[in-house]
Amino acid sequence: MNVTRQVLNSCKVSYRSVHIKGRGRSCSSQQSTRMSRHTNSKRIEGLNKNVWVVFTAMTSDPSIVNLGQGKPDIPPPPYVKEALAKAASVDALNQYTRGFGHPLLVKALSQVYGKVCGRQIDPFKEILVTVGGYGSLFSAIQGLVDEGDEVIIIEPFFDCYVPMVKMAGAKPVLIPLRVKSGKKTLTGADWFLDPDELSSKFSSKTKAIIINTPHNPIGKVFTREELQMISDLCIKHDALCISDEVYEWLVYKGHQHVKIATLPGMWERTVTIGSGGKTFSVTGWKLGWSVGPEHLIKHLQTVMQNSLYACPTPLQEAMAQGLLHNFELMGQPECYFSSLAEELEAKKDRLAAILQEAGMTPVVPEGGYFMIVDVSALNQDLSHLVNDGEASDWTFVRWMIKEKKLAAIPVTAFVGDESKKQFEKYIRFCFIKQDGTLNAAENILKNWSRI
Ligand code: IK2
Repeated sequence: MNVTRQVLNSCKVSYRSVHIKGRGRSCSSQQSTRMSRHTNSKRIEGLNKNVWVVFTAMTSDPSIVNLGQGKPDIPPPPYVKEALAKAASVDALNQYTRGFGHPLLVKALSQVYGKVCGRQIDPFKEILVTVGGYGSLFSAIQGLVDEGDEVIIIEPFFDCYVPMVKMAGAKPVLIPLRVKSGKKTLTGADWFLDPDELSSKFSSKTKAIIINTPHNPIGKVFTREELQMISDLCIKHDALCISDEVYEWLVYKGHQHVKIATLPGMWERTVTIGSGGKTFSVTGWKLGWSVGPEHLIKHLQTVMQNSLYACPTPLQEAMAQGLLHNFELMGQPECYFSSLAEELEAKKDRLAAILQEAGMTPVVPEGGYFMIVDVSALNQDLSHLVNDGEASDWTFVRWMIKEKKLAAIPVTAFVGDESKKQFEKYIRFCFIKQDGTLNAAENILKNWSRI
């Protein structure tokens, strides 16, 4: 019996008893009291729409060529899979491990990040292992952001930032990346933060800014100068920085990933977030981490111990093996941290060429594994399909999946209402795909008007 029916049935009984005994609350008020027990908590009000839920359901048909979600279909490095199988064969590694991170993994992370950041990182006090980068974002926001605080978020943003900030009772303050106008071809570098506009977003209520570099979905890699400008504002306003760097290793020729935590005065106010799923192309492992000073990480650890407590032990053991293996190889061509970006460089160029050939205008990324593309030149008239209030990129992508069997993600899923008009001509493709998948996409795009 469904919940509504149960409530209505119990209400019938109460209604009779009200009449017989002539006392008690009326049926409708009793019913609404009971129904109200079944409503959502205020903190999740209005947060039920999720782009991944919608598009995962729409792309379950295997005949669809899926360049939507950031899900590699290239094989992960064999040694991480072997390490996982080996870990699962050890009895002790099938039991709980240390809640804030399996000792071998936090030690491996402290070695890798110690080298990258040029400082000693305490594996037990300055690192937290979480369920994916998502878990780190959640722990950081829950652990550091309060009701009434403001958190600055750059548009487009990875979609969960806004709901997570709202769940913490704080206010997201959005600022869009602006694009240089009048250019024929665009790259990630053509998208920028206006320094005055950014400065105007900081106030006495600003608790933190969330940044993402390399950027999903634009593929921008923030330069040292841009990060310095953000740092200066953080220091001036005593704000924290949550730096989402899940694509930290995926940087293309001519670009360099700079960690904002390494800029002067920033270590003590920054939580840097990484993802094992993105690092080793094993997104299904859902392991991530936060790295930062003890006085911040301890609050994230409090969230972890009172929510999920620990991450799966065999996965952490295997992730540690993968990191240690590559730590030894750092600086050499076979190190996965750099070889994956080399492999993807060619896929990026190929996808840009395919999209251009099909009459679309891609924004060539400097990092990450996504490419946004302006589809307006296709002049696809979908006015008959537009749902009330739906941005046109959502209509376009729904139509493309259904009619062309090609999946992408609408870019307005990553912006607030006020910026929808600026971004609705773009859709996002993912290119961490086997050549066979890219061939299939090319085939669809080449035959666009015939299919
Ligand atoms: N932060 C960013 C910027 C991410 O892109 C992701 C993963 N997103 O992948 C889905 C997509 O955009 O298609 C995360 C955080 C979360 O990382 P994890 O998968 O480790 O939880």
